[in-house]
Amino acid sequence: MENKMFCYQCQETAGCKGCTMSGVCGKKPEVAAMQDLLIYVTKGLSAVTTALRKEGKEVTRDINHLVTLNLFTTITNANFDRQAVMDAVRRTLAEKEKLTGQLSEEAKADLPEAAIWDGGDGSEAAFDTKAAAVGVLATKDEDIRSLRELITYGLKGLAAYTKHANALLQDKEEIDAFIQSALAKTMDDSLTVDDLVALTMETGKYGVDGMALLDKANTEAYGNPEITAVDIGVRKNPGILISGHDLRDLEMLLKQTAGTGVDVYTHSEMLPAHYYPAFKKYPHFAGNYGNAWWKQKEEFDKFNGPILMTTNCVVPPADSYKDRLWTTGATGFPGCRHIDGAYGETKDFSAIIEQAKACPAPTQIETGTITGGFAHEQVFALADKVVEAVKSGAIRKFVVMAGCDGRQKSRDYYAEFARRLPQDVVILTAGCAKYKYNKLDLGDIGGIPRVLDAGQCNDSYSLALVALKLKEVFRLDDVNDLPIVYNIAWYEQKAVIVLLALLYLGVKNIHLGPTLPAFLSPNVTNVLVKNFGIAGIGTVDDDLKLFFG
Ligand code: SF4
Ligand code: SF3
Repeated sequence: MENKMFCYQCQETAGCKGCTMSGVCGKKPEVAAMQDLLIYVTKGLSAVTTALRKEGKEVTRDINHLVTLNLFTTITNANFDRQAVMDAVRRTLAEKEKLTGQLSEEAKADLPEAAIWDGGDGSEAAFDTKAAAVGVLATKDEDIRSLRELITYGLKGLAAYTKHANALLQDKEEIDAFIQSALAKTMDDSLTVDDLVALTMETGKYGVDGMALLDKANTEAYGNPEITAVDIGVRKNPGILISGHDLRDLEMLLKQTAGTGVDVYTHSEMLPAHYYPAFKKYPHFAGNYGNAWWKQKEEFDKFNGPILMTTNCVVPPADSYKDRLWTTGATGFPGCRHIDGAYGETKDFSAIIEQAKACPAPTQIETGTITGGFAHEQVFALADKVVEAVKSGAIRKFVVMAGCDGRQKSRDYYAEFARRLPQDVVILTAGCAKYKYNKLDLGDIGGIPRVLDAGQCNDSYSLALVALKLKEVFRLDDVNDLPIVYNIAWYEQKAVIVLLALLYLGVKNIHLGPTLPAFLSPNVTNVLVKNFGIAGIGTVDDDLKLFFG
């Protein structure tokens, strides 16, 4: 049977090979085609901007933001709206044409095909024809394709983090310039496997920079996360549920809901917002509702009020709540209302608030609290206690279990692994992977909880800072000599940039599960195994033995 699409960018890709008829995530072939085309024209635009920079010409912030928005739009579970993606293609073509006019004739002659393609006659049919020729499989060599995609997915994750920092008015031109030059290089046929491996590592370096920029943006705007117990029950007022990673959207929503009688609850990756001091002052910031993204169908139905998706992960909604699901930023779903808002603008959430007022309060699905807030400054404040516990042997090891959660049954491994960890092992986590074990009562070691949640997936940066701090305190030369092991769960492309960032920082022997990425060819996997000791996961029994003896 002929492929209708080809996508293998996430962990849940069909048969661990590729989605060819329709996405396991719900992405339809016609949306996949437009996303392929959006990546293609964004790479074309990036070739133009990279050439402009080489000629000493300026590339505006708006263009940088367009590139990151486009990449973010194609992340798993962000945007299912073909029309919105097509509009992005048109916008990108128009900007590219303007910028190409500023290039010298010499530079123009060197542009790749993606930079020259002008949209044909501009019709939808012309877009579809082109899309069919420029997808992932257009690169024939399996290893080159694997590395090009690894880099592209890392850049998508990096773009998402950059975008959040941008929303807080923080920009770093070097990061944008790198994203664009790396995108252009993924179309350069003169680059060898070795060149692309080097570019992969460089992507990891910028991954660290991107996460640092976002950390700076978040903490300067909202303070440093602190230990916080978050309520997971419900109150009596109607509520709005906010999901995704964008803290600026949350801030605007909290301000606009103040005094309206509507409470605000976080969902999935928005949970760590409760750890920031700046949000604690809102009495109607009620708590966290539900679990990781993949349970949303069941949980959104019960929430009863509107849900605002600020970023991935969106699951195609059930009819029972589709009219209550709103998107903003890079997210979109056909038939769901979208709230616009440009850089620096205040978004208008009044329509969502009005809808909430007419809804019943959420149905309670859980009670109790979960504790988190162990980002770098909070852990540094506890450093003496932690170091003492390591020296005395009360803490034998740390295990980093950061990353993503997902719907596959094989991920039960992580809950069981956490439950059966030796009592003197502490989990360091970030991202939505924590929902596999953050409601288990794993206790504490001398007052240090056995699950230390730093925050969102981007707060894996905090975990890296903690590791570097411990290396300094214990006067070690190598981060790999620390009593820290890595058992990371991945799903979408933000996890790819987190992984590349850790590799860049020199972390070895990372275990990645529940399956290794389908986009890693056997040869590229070998490079990662040989140079970094990357491995998959085994059974819980085997892995417990492997990690802890
Ligand atoms: Fe398949 Fe994942 Fe791509 Fe969706 S994002 S189409 S599930 S590989
Ligand atoms: Fe989760 Fe989608 Fe990756 Fe930010 S919300 S970690 S999967």
